[in-house]
Amino acid sequence: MKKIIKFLFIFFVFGSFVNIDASEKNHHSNKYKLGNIEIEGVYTFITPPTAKVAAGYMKIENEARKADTLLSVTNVSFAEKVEIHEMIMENQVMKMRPLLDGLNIASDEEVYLKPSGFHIMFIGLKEPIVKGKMYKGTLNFKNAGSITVNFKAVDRGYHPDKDHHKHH
Ligand SMILES: [Cu+2]
Repeated sequence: MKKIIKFLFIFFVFGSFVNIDASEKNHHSNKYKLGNIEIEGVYTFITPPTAKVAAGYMKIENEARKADTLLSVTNVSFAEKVEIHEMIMENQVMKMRPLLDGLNIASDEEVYLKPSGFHIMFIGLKEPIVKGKMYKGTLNFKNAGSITVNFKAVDRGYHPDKDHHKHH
């Protein structure tokens, strides 16, 4: 009897590890590679029906020997206009400002687009951002070229922490 309980216990623990692993794989499936550029954890927050703007976030890693620049995000059907924004302090107030020359990603560096930092600004939403839905956009890099990614709609407060601290 004791042996059976022990077996069940091991099975239970092992079983939950398998589950964790599976959800991590799902999480990592929202990952893209374009030459030496790696993009992962692409998401946007859900919005109330009346919202006019939304922001997109991701991690961009540049494994190339030279810097690259995210010049624009195009091909977005759910917003009228898309800009790349940075956050700056002005008179002790956080403000966002468009990066007119794009977002620089130095060689061998990771840049995080995240709340209170760099972000993709979707202006003039044509539809609300709904949980679980994917929202398409094409990222255009100066050197690496273009790639279409899916912004996954998640609840406010979501943090892609697993992506942020993992190196592979
Ligand atoms: Cu903004």
